[in-house]
Amino acid sequence: LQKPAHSVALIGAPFSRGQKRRGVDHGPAAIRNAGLTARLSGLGKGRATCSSGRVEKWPLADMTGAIRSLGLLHDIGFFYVLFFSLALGSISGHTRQCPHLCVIWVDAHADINTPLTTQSGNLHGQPVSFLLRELQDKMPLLPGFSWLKPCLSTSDIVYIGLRDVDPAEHYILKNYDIQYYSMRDIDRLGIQKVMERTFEQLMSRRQRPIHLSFDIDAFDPSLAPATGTPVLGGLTYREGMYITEEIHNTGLLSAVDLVEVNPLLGASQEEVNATARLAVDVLATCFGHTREGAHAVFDELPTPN
Ligand code: HAR
Ligand code: MN
Ligand code: MN
Repeated sequence: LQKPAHSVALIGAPFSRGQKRRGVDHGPAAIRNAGLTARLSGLGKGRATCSSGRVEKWPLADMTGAIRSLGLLHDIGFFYVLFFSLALGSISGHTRQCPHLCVIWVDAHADINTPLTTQSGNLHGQPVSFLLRELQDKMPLLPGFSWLKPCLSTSDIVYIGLRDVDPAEHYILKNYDIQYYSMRDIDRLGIQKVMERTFEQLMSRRQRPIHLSFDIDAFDPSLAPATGTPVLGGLTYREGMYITEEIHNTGLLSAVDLVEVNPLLGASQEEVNATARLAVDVLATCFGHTREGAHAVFDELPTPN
C-alpha cells in the first residue's frame, strides 16, 4: 500500500485528438487559471508542494510521453498525479507503478467502444476497451498503439454517472459483467449507497490504490456546460462532491484524471469559468477539501494580548 500523499503533481496534458472538436486542449490552462494550484496549496501543510509538468501536443501515436512522465514522478516521490487528457496513457502508466490499482470512472459515457463498434470514430469513446484484458480478442491491431498493453480486468473498474451508452457498449457492460451505477441507479439508491457499494466491489478482497477518472460531463450540463458532449440529467453538485469526498476519505487515492473541459464550447465566458471552477472543486475535494471545513491545518486560535 502507498504512503500517504505529501504532494500533488499537476500534469496538464493539452491533447484534443480523442475527438474532433477544437478546444479541449485548452482545458488544462482554463483549470489552472481558475485557481487550481492555490486551492490545492491551501489544503494544509505537508501537501503544499504542487509541481506541474507539461506534456505538450502529443501525436496520437506517441502517448508514451505520459507514461514516462508518470513513472518519473512516482520515482521522485509524488503520490498523486493529475492529468487533463485522455485516460488511456495515464491509467496505463499508473498500472506500471501500481499494478493492483482499481479504477473509478465518473462519466456520462462508458467510453468502452472498441475500434470496431465505435459509431463516431472518436478515440475518447474507446479508451476503456484498450485497457481491459478480457476484450483483447475483440481489438484490432492499430498502428501506433503497440506500446499499449491491456492492464485492467473487468472487475477492476466501476462506473458512476452513466446516462448515454451506445448499444455495443451496453452489450459489453452486461456480457462482461462490468459494474456500473447509472444516473437511474443513483436516483434509486442515492449517492451514499452507490459509493458504499463501489468500495465494497473494488476493495472486498484487499485495499488498493484508486485511479479516479473524472469526466466533467458526468455533471449536469447546467453545471458543466463547457464540454464536448453534454447529456441532460447529470450529477448534481452535491452528488459530485460526495463522490470525491468519499474517495478522499479512503486514503487510497493515487491519481486523478480530470477530462473534457473545453473552454471553446461555453456559450459565454461565464459558462467557461463555471465549468473550470467546478473542475477545481472536484480536484480540491479529491485532495482533502471538505464541506465541513477543517481541511487546512490550524494549530491554535489567536489570543488577544
Ligand atoms: N459513445 C459515444 C462515442 O463512442 C460518445 C462518447 C464520447 N463522449 C465523451 N466521452 N465525452 O466520455 O463516440
Ligand atoms: Mn463523457
Ligand atoms: Mn469520457
